[in-house]
Amino acid sequence: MKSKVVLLGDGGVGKTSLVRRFVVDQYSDDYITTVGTKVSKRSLSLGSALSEVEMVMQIWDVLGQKGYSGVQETAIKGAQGVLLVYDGTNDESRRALEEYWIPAVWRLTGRIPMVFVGNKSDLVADRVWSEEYLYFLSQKYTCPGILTSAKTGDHVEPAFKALGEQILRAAGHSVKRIDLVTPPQEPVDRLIRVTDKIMTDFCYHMGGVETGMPIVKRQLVLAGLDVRAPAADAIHDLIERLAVVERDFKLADEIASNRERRLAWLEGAEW
Ligand code: G3D
Ligand code: MG
Repeated sequence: MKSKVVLLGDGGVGKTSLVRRFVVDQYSDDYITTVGTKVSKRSLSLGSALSEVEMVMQIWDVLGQKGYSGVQETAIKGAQGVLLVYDGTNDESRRALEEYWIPAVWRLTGRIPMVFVGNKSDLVADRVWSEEYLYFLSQKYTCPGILTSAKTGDHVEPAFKALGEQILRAAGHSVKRIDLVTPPQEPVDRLIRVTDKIMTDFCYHMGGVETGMPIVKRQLVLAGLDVRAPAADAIHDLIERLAVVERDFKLADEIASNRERRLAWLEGAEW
């Protein structure tokens, strides 16, 4: 059985570290901001000894920076399960799950299986309170909640496994799409929205995230663009670089119109 799962949660809560721990059993302290999306794979066996199921999990790690809703939506769409990650030492990141991430998932794919993950348990001072809060969340949303540490590896495997089990149990049941009234989102930096728009636009014209995202990521780095605070001249450089890349794939007319459209967004045109 194959499944697509996605990790969601604010930037810095430990999503990338959890994936690295789960997939290659390593931890590194270097902070590498996830740019766009990264897809990894791992198989795990689920179920009981009597009826064992091998699940190949395709794991989508997406940048958690608010404002990259286009990039996040492509990762969320088609997911069968989601790990909702927060930092156990950061209440703000926990509130963001209920205020931002869960509504986003429900709006895009409906009520798919979820697991709450309170990460950085190695830093949590009051473990009892943290466990109680996770219990509250898991009762409220009827899904498991697990305290993990990507650093020590504690409970990382059980967290992914719990999600796999949920997906297995939900398989065959149709997912109800929910039209939610979502709270108004905080205004985000215009240049972040422009960067998000260019990234998703480029991927769309390349035929999808799988082809487009690795290219955009490389060009973002070459343009010196900081996804947390993109500068206008770096975005400009990115647009020119993408136009150069497109020469290998597209006709001159389309390249020119892509470039002009993206430059107009940068100049302030709405889409
Ligand atoms: P993100 O992908 O959700 O943005 P990252 O988060 O995986 O990039 O992690 C952000 C920071 O938190 C990194 O540290 C990382 O090492 C740290 N971190 C992740 N998981 C844990 C954990 O379980 N315990 C502790 N103590 N730290 C963790 P820096 O310091 O580089 O910002
Ligand atoms: Mg990350």
